[in-house]
Formats: sequence, C-alpha cells, structure tokens
Amino acid sequence: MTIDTIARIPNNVDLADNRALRRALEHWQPRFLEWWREMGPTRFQNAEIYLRTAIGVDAAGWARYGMVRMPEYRWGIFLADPEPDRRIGFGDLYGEPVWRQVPGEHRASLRRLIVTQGDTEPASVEQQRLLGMTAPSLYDLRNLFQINVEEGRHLWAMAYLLHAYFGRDGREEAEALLERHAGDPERPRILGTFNEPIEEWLSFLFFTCFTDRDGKFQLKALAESGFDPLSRTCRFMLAEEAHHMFVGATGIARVIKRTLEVMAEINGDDPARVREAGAIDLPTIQRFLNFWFSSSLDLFGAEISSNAAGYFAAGLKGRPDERRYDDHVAAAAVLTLEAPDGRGGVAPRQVPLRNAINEVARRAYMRECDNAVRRWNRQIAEAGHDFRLALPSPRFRRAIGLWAGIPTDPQGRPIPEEAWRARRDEWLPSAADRDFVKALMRPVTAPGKMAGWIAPPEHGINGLPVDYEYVRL
Ligand code: BYC
Ligand code: FE
Ligand code: FE
Repeated sequence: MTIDTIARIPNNVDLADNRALRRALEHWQPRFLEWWREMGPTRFQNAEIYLRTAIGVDAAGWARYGMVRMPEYRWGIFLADPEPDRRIGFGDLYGEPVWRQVPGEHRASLRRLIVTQGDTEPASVEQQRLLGMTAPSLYDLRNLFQINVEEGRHLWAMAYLLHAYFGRDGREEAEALLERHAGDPERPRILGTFNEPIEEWLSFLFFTCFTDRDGKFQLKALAESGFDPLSRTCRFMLAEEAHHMFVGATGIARVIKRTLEVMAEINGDDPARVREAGAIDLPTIQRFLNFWFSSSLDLFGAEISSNAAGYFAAGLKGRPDERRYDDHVAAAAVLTLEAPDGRGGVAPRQVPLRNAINEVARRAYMRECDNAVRRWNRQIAEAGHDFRLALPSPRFRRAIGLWAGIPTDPQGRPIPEEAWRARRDEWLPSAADRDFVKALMRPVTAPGKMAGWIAPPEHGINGLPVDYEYVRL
C-alpha cells in the first residue's frame, strides 16, 4: 500500500481517496492537539527532541529519526501490510477468511475492545505528564517523550478504526477517548492501572516494564483478530511497543546498578545508609515492583470470563501468539486455576479453557516478567549480594478476578485482614517510601550527566553517544 507522508494526516490507508473519512479525522485532529496541549507533557512543548517518527511499515525502514518539537510530531495512521488469504486462526470460525468489515453481530464487542484499548493510550500520557520536570538525564527525558508521542499515535490508531468502521457511534467514542482522564473522579479512564498516579521515575520505569508489557500481550491477542483492520493496526503498534518495554527493563537495571555501586561504596546494605547516599535501596525497589506488577495483572481481566470466551469463540480476540498452541478451537480443553476455597485457603478449580483465556494470556505474560526479574537478580548476584527480587504471587493484591479483595502475603498465602493491614508497608510502597523517592527526583539537564540514583545507559539512541544532546531545551 502506498504511504502518504505529505497529507495532513500521514497514512497508508488511502485517506486521500476517502473524503468522508478524511474529513471526519481532520475534524478530530484539532481536538487531539488540544488534548495534547492540555493533558500531554507539561512544558517542553517548544523543545527540540531527538525523536523517531513512524513513516511506513517496511521492517527495514519504518521510522525516521530527527529533532522534532512534540506538537509538530507527525501522528499518522499505519497498518501492517495485509497478508494474502489470511484466515481466522482460532475459535468456532477457525480457517474461515478474515473480515474486511465489521460483522453486524460483533459490532458491539469489537467496539468495546477497541475503545478499551484506545482508552489506555492517552491515559498513560496523562499519567506521565509531570515527569519531564524531574528527568534524571536528557537521554531519559527523550525516551519519556518518545513513549508519549507513540502512545499518542496508538490513540490515533484506535480512533482511526472507530471512525472508519463504526459510523456515528464510532465518532462519539473517539471524542470520549479525549474526555475521560486518568484519575479524574468524575470521568476516569476505564481500567484501574491507568488511573494510578505516576509521580516519580521509579514508578514510570516499572510501568513501562510491566504495564506496557501488558499492552504488548493485549496487542498480540488483538493482532490475532478475525477483524483484519484491527489485526493489521495492532501488528504495526507492536513495532513501537518494544522500545517502551526496553526503557522500563533497562531503566530498572540501571537503578539497580547504581544501588549496587552505592552498596559497594558504603560497604553494606543497610537501606537507611543506601538512601543517605542518594540511591534507592533494594527492598524499596521490591515494594514498587509489587505495586506495579499486581496492578498490571488486573489488566488481563478476570480468570473466569464469559466475555473472553465469547471473544475467542467468535474469532474477535485470540491468545497472544496463537500459532504456538496445537488446539486452536479449544472446544473441550480445560485449565486448572487456583481459586479461594472460602475457608482461607487455596483450592484447584477446573474451568473450560475458553472461559480461562484471560488467565492463559496472564500466565504467558508472567513468564516474560519473570525473565526480566532474573536478569536484574543476575546483577545483584554478580555483585555478591544475597538479596533477590521476586514477582509477587498472582493472588497478591488483586482487584479483579477470583482473588479480588482477598488479602494474601506476596507468596499468595491468604492472611487475615488485620495481618494485611499490619504488614502492608513491608510489601507495598508506604507514604514515606513515596516521599523519599519523590525527594530524589531532581532534573539533570547537562548532556551525558545522570542523577545520582540511576546509572548511565550502556548505549545511546540510534547509534549516538550517551552524551548526545537528545533534548535542546
Ligand atoms: N480495571 O469479564 P472480565 C496498553 C472489568 S495496556 C477495571 O474479566 P474481560 C498500554 C471489565 O471491563 C492494554 N475494570 O473482562 C500500556 C468488565 O467490566 P463490565 C490494554 C476491569 O472483558 C501502557 C468486568 O471487569 N488493552 O495498551 O474478559 C501504556 C469483568 O471482567 C479491569 C486491552 O485491555 C481492570 N483492570 O477482560 C499505554 C485490550 N479488568 O463489562 C498503553 C482490550 C476487567 O462488567 N480489552 N475489568 O462492566 C480487553 O481485552 C478486555 O476488556 C480486558 C478485560 C482484558 C481489559
Ligand atoms: Fe501503546
Ligand atoms: Fe507502550
């Protein structure tokens, strides 16, 4: 498909030939820019930033790098090229041709999935809007803004589908995506994690490691969809997503590296002394990890979900990496879940696999998160310390699903409410932890210099040195 990068809205969906759609999107565009100015990054709107911009879908050259002011970023609409003769890969319609239009009977479900996905993208920009003021380096400041503009593009991706395939109610939903706001008591974002404040960079790094990774798994599940435009949209979004998780996983590794350096300097691991020396002690890092991982697990939905079963049966939303499974119909398969036994314990429960699709996705996600934790632990082991970070149990601090509201310790053992209250601050960031981390956040704006709580990255961006002036203030 030809790429139109000159148009007001760069695209590879032939907007030039679809006058009604082009006009609808050109009407939405100023609303988006107004939202960006009001709810997007505070300050820095006139700074020149070394950003990559999507300009096509060729694996070899889909992005261009250069100095850009954020409001002038070219948010465009890009779908991965269609696969010839693509077939539905799972569910009751396994093997049938994919749809180029929305089937009438699935209109409400598809709209709901696209709206839920679309809602998270601007939400994350809103959550991160103040972080630019306290960036630990120009390299990190640039990465923050790179992620923000791309989440803005992901919003465009979903707004395009709503406008192009859902008529009037699609246009209304696209407007509403700009009207709900993260943490707004009246009109909050749809999913819990996207209403949590992100006021310091430790949370930002865990968010991009764990929450953007949920994004990856959800996009992979939607990339399997029988609704081909949704599949192609999500496939291209995944190209951008990899960098977001890279920022999180390597960012936490840099925080840990700095903490280990300080532990070597003070020749000890006393958290109070690590803090005095200006780094973040490992137990505090564990508490922030517990918070963001447990919150992100909720984003997969309930363990037992008739919604998910319906999406799977109908070919709307599959499992991430559906190809890796043998049985794509999954009509008779079962999965064993761990459910509360009602007497303060854990009991196995067998569920038809289709009803447990959310859990299948969550387990694949947890394995990937575990790999990230293993890499961080290797650093700690190599520095000669016994401390190990760990993912909390998927039963810990859940707000959605079988374990919602049931107090457990991080190992997932159910405990009485009083015990939970008494030990909460051992397991999750306390008000004092948050104050400490916030107090560390001071902007560092000289090229190549880093704040004292984080080590420099191993490499710069796109082959440039770490001390390149990634943002011209
Ligand atoms: N918070 O039957 P269930 C990303 C609701 S992140 C609040 O299990 P289902 C990104 C649910 O809506 C990826 N409510 O639901 C990352 C339902 O409500 P109703 C985002 C929740 O449908 C970083 C009820 O509970 N993409 O891209 O099976 C930066 C029953 O639940 C939550 C998607 O989410 C929650 N966490 O599964 C930027 C993909 N979880 O109808 C971007 C699209 C559930 O009873 N969405 N509920 O009022 C979906 O696939 C599904 O809607 C969900 C939920 C997986 C979210
Ligand atoms: Fe995104
Ligand atoms: Fe992302």
